Amino acid sequence: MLLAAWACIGMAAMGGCSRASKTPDNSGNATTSKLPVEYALLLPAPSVPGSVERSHPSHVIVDLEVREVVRHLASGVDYTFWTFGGDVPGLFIRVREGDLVEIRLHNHPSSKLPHNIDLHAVIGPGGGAASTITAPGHTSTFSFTALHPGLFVYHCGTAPVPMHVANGMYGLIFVEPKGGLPPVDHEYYVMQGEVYTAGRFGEEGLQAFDPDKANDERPAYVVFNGSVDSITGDKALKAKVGQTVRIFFGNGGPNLTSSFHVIGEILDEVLGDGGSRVTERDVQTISVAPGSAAIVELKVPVPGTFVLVDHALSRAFGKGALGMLKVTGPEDSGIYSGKISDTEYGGTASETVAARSEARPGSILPVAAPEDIDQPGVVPTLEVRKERGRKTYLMACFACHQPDGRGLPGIFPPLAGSDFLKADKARAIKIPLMGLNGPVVVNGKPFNNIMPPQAFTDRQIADVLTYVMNSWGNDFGTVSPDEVKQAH
Ligand code: HEC
Ligand SMILES: [Cu+2]
Repeated sequence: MLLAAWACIGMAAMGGCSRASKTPDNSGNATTSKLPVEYALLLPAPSVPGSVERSHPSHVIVDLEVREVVRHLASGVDYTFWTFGGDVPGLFIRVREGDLVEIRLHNHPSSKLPHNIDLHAVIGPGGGAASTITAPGHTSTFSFTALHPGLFVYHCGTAPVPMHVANGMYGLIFVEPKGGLPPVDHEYYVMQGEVYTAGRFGEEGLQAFDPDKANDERPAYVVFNGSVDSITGDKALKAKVGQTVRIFFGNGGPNLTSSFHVIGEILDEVLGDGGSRVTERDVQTISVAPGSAAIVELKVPVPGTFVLVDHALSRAFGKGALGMLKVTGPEDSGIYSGKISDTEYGGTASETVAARSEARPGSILPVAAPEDIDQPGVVPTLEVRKERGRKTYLMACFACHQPDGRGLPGIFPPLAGSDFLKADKARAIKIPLMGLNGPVVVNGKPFNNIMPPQAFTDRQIADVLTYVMNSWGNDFGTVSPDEVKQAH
């Protein structure tokens, strides 16, 4: 406070102390701009201060207090964090492009160490670090003009820098572009960082910093917003179906690049690397370097819990880099059906896929090959008819009755060796034509399911039945196109 008093005396001669008395921590920074003065609203994650609702630059005063505090890191685990504003990440700062930003860095008297601040939004030595090295119980002030819009990381730049950053000294400053960003329903602040505890992940008690692990870039924890459970459960980010969500995502590091991903979502727009314009659309995972940030926007059309992760997944599921976005509202089964069924599986899917591609190489819709069309006056042999029938079988029937004709127990009856098929040819012809439902017994086993009618020509039905009745050991006779015609 001694410095401030001196400055006040010095400035009194210039009429500068009247404002200082209104702003008790004014340390005498000579920001004599003509701009309207206002104080920045600073908020802890996951909150974000509202957009800057003005069309002119202002002189914005940012009062940021450094505190060294013991905070919760994980269940039963505490850690001595060094913070900008008492929170990890540091308080979110939001200004407007062109603003004159006055940073007042107050280092609480209870701190043990000096700290400073490097804001990536600053153009000037150390991003401000050179002007803000601040002993405990002191305040440093400097100002800069926010020349570039975008989302920028700020962090402590006091040696050893990796230690100050790993201990929680990072945050985000958003320099809103002059025109602002399009309105959204929710804005959230999420920032990733590593914690290098002496104990392994989950080891209880107050944990010490491990400089060797930090040097080796082997954090015990990688977390969002300063602890493993900061945005999970009741503290999850929230939205309603149909709403738009903007996440200001930063990576404090100090060492690991984040592969930020929202499980079950696609990012509609990404303003990458902290920039102020859309760099990508329809994105699954973004890379956010330590000391960088990105703005992501997503719409949530269906309800559920969407999990935010670093997709370097050991960090998400073994070190804490996991958060949640809980979306409530009506289901939309057209977009996401939920689980439709759980059926027995005999293990023939890959044969099925192979059979399918054999049946229709390179095309989606089956096209009749020349040999599939009967030439007038030529009676096809049984082999030709079976081959044509096999192709039809592999287009439709196999999906239920399986490529080997053995069906699926309790669901799709077998055609191979079927006493039901063998017993009544007239009835068998009607099944593909009209479909079949209700209880039937095949080889002593009951089935009560639905087979839809199969949309094939009479000749195709004749051939597929002929194939089925003469395959897998079946020897049940043949079916002619005329017989199918009469069955209609
Ligand atoms: C969507 C699944 C499905 C498809 C595709 C399908 N079936 Fe079926 N099929 C069934 C079901 C289910 C039953 C038993 C219906 C019941 O329980 O009443 C059945 C029964 C049968 C039966 C009588 C029971 C038996 O095992 O002998 C025959 C014959 C048959 N299907 C032939 C065919 C032929 C030929 C095709 C292709 C043209 C075909 N099915 C396509 C589901 C299917
Ligand atoms: Cu520091």
